Amino acid sequence: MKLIVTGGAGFIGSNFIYYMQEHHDYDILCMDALTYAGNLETLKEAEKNPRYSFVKCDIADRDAVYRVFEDFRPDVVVNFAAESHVDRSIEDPGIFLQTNVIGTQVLLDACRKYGIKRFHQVSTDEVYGDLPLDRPDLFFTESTPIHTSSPYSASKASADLLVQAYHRTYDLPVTISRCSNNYGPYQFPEKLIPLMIANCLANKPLPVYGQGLNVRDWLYVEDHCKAIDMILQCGRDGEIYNIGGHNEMANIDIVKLIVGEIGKSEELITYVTDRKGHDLRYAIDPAKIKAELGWEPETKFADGIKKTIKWYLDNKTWWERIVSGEYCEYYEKMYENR
Ligand code: NAD
Ligand code: TDX
Repeated sequence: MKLIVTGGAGFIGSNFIYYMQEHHDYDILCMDALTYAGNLETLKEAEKNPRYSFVKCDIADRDAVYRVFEDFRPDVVVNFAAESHVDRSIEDPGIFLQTNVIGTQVLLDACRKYGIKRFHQVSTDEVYGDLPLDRPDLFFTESTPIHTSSPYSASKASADLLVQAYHRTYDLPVTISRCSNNYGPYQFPEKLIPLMIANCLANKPLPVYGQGLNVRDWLYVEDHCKAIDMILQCGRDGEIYNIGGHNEMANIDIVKLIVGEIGKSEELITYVTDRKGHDLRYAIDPAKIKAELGWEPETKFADGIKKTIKWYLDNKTWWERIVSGEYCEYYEKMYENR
């Protein structure tokens, strides 16, 4: 089996490469443009496997993508490559359309041209918009209408529609998964959990948007990887699978938990101006993937968050290098005067 993992130098893609190396004997090619979010340091253990290779390639560069497909001839393509940070999409939407929409289209065209057994699109629960805070009985199912809020979620939803169109029109074998918020090792410190861990360790203010009451549904990254693997093995062509573990938490509770685990003072918590268009609550109904594929999350949040904090403590060099240079400029721009 020959597998292309796009965006494999990012957070979930790299965890997926490690997961697949552990559970299968595939030829894996990581295709990544190495944007600010991609880091080859993350893959140094994966490189030791002789069946692993890497190519630096922008998924929106048609000629380059076709060359990779021509040489490697993949059976399966899993598309993680994306601009993934909502706040950045609010500042500058253009690159989100270029990578998330055009890039996906180029990959779909390459799959048609060279023939594949499966194209899997890694999507997000954000395509469904948000749920009200006062209706805990409501959840996103696969038939919840698309209703996007941010340029990021609009670009991901557009990509999903293209994937479905290529299935319907050209009979391309595709699947789509829509997962809730992930946490775990190798997550870029612009996202809530690693940002709070890094700031806590540096005794820096912990910027909580609004009142911190927005709710996210957290899943340990390895459980997401396992779900995608199960979809590749047994998922039905043309289907969408929601992935989530019924683990909803308000942002402020996550931040307080991290402060407590690290042993710092809650005085570090600083309430800042809210995100524009901030989605209130995400909550996945995972009944379909559970019933059809038997998937269930294995890591409880209480254990996963401890493992994650320990990972950031044990791997300071990985993230300390990142939270310098370009990241400092980003941080100043995003958080000063807020
Ligand atoms: P990430 O930002 O950590 O990694 C993205 C990777 O894609 C990076 O390695 C980057 O270099 C690469 N990339 C960006 N533009 C590219 C391009 N034009 N060509 C090739 N490579 C490019 O993101 P992540 O958090 O690992 O998310 C991976 C995927 O999962 C995304 O599609 C995201 O929408 C989706 N997702 C993420 C979450 C989450 O909580 N992080 C939840 C649900 C879905
Ligand atoms: O500094 C912060 N302070 C804060 O209060 C940051 C970075 C975030 N937040 C809040 C905003 C959200 O309510 O925390 C929550 C989580 O924020 P992010 O980590 O930016 O994630 P989110 O916007 O929920 O999107 C994530 O989940 C779905 C991923 O980044 C997406 O790629 C994925 O599709």
